[in-house]
Amino acid sequence: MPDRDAKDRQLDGSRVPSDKLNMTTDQGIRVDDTDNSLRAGTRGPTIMEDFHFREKLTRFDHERIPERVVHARGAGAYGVFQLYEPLGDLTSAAFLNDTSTPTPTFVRFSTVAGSRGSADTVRDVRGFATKFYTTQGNFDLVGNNFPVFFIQDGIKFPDFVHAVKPEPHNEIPQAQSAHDTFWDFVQLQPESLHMIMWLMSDRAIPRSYRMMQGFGVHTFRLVNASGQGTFVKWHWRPVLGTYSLVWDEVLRIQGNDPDYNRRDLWEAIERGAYPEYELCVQLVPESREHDFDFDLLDATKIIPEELVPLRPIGRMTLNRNPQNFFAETEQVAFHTANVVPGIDFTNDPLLQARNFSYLDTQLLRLAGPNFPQIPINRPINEVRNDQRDGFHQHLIHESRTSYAPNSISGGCPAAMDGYRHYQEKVEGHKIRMRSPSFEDHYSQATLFWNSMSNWEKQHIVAAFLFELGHVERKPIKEGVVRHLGQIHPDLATQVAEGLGLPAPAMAQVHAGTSPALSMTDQPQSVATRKIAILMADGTDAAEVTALRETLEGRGAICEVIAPAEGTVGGIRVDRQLGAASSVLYDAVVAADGQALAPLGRAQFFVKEAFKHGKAIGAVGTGRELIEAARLPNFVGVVMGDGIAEKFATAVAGHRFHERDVAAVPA
Ligand code: HDD
Repeated sequence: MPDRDAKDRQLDGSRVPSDKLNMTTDQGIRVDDTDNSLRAGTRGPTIMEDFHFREKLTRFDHERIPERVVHARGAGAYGVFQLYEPLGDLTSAAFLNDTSTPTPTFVRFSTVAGSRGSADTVRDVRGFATKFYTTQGNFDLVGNNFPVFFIQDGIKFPDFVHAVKPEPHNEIPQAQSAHDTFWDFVQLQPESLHMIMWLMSDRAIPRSYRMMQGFGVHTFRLVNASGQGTFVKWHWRPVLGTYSLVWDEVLRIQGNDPDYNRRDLWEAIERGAYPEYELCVQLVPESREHDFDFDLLDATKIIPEELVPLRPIGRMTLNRNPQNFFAETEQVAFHTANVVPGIDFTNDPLLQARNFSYLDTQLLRLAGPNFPQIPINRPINEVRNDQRDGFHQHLIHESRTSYAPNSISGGCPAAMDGYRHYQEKVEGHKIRMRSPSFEDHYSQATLFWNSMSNWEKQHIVAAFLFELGHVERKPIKEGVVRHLGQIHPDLATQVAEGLGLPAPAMAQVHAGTSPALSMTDQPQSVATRKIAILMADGTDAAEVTALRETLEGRGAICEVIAPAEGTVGGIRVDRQLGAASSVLYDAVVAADGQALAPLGRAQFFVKEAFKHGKAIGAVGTGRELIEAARLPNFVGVVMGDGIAEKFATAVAGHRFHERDVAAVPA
C-alpha cells in the first residue's frame, strides 16, 4: 500500500466502510425485512404505508445521472506526481516548485464517442484527464492521447460531436466513426485532416491506457513570480512506451472483453505494477511566438519535437484504484479553467470555448452548482467564499455575512494574494473570422504521413478503407479522397484504388519528417505483458516452469490455458480453452502438441496470434501444434527447449509487424 497522501486522508471523512452493521433506511430506522413488501394478507395488495418499500424503489429509480455528452466511458485511478526540480524561473505554481512533497492526482481515461456501456477498444481518441490536488487548489490537465484536435474553434464542437455520434434517425453506429455523417463532416471541414491521420493510425487503438501518451493539446502559458510568461505544451510520456493493438484484433476484443482497457488498468494497479508517465514540457519564449510556419494558437498543429525538444519535469505514478466507480470515476468533474497561480491560458479559440463548456456541462450532469463539494472534486486546501446555497449544499456556513466588502466578519473571506491573470495586451475589431495563420490544413497531415514506417502507413491505408468502406454515399468518399490527394499521392492512390475511385488531383507534397511521431522506436520490456501458455495433460511441466520463471521474474503475466479447468502436470489452469482467446494476450507459447494439435480451437489460437503479429513460442511437443497451425512463415516464432531469453526478447518487441500475414485466414 503506498503512503497515504493528503487527498486519500481527506476522503476518509466520506468513506462508508463495508462493515457488518444492521440495515437502516435513509432516515436511520432499522429495517427488519427487505425481501417482502408490506401487504394486506399474504395474497393481498401492497400497502402505501410501507416507507421502506417506497424509499427503496424511489432511490433505485433515481440512481442514474446523465452520462457525459462525450467521454462517457472512462476508467479512473489515483496517483501522485513527483516533480524533478523546481521550475521557479518559469512558473510560480507551488506544485511545480516543491520537490519535497508529491502532489496527489486523480486520472480518468476515456473513449470519446461511445456511450457508457460501449466497448473499450474502439477506433477513437482517448481522453487523459488529470486532476492535480495542489496546495493552491485544483489544477486540471484535461488532455487526450493525440496532440491535436478535429477543429480549430470551439463553436464547431457541437457540429463535430453530432457528426461522429450515432446517426439521429436510428442511433447507429455505436462508438464508431465509420459512417456517413462523420466523413461528411470531415470532407467539408478540412481542418480536421491532421487529426484524421492520427485517428486512422494505430494511435487510435492503444494496447493499454498504461501505454499511451497524453497531451494538453493547446498551447498554455506558464507565468513566473515576476509576471513573465512562457508558452508551454504539456506531454505525458508512458514509461512502458507507446504501443497499440491491430485492427483485426480490436474487432475481436470487443466481443471477448469489452472492458479490455479498463480491466488492464485496474489489474495492473491491484498487482502493484503501477502505471507511470513522465510529464514533459515544450517551452517557447514569448519572443518566439511567430517563429513557426503554423500558429501556436491553432490546436490542429503540433510543435514538432525536433523543433522544440521535450523537457521532462516530473513523473506521475498511478498507485490506487477507486473504491466506488460512481462516487469517484463517474462524479469526477474536470475543467480546463481549473488552473492555479503560475499557469494561464492563451487565446486558442478552442481552449477559450472549453473554458466555458466544462463548468456548464457539470452543472447539468452533477445537478447544480455544489458539485465541487463532491469528495472526489474537493481541493485539499480550504475553500472560503461568499458563494451560497443551491441544490445539494453540504456545508453549514456559520458566517453571518455572505458579501464583500463587509465589516461584520472583519472583511472576511478577503480576496488577496490570489490568482492573477496574465496581463496580455489585446486589441482588435469584433469579427467572426479565423486568422490567416490558421489556413494550412495539409502540411502537418503530410508531416505525419511522411514520419510513419511502412507498416504504420499500411495500417493507415487499411483504416481509411475500412472506415470509408462503411460510408454509403459515394460523393462523400470522393470528397475525402480529394483531400488525401493534398496530403500525399501514395496515400491517396491506395485509398482511391481500394474504393474503386479515380485517383484525385495530387498536390506537391511537402518534404520533412518528425521521427518522434512514429511508434517504431519504443522502450522494450516484457513487464506486464500477458502470455498464454497452451498446455494439456501430458505436457512437460518442467520446461514450462523454467520459461515461466524467466518471464514472471521480469514482470510478465503468464496464464495457463488447457482443454479443461483444474491442473495439468501439477500446474494450475487459469482458463479453459473454450473460454480463452488469443486476442487477450500479447504472446502465446505452445507447450503441448499431442492433445492440442488436432484441436481446431488450439490451432486457431496460434494462427490468430500469428496473424496479429505476436511472438509465438513452442516448447516440448508444442512444435506439433505450430505445425498443425500451418503458419506461412516463422518470423517471430521461437521454438525448442531453453528458449526463455530469445522468447522474452521477442515478446518485449511487442509485435512482428514485418511478418507477412496476408495469407493467414484467421
Ligand atoms: Fe472536451 C469532456 C478532452 C475539446 C467539451 N474533454 C472531456 C474529457 C476529456 C476532454 C479528456 C473527459 C473528462 C472526464 O474524464 O471527465 N476536449 C478534450 C480535449 C479537447 C477537447 C483534449 C481539445 C483539445 N471539449 C472540447 C471542446 C469542447 C469540449 C472544444 C466544447 C467547446 N469535453 C467537453 C464537455 C465534456 C468534455 C462537453 C463532456 C463531459 C465533461 O466535459 O465533463 O464539456
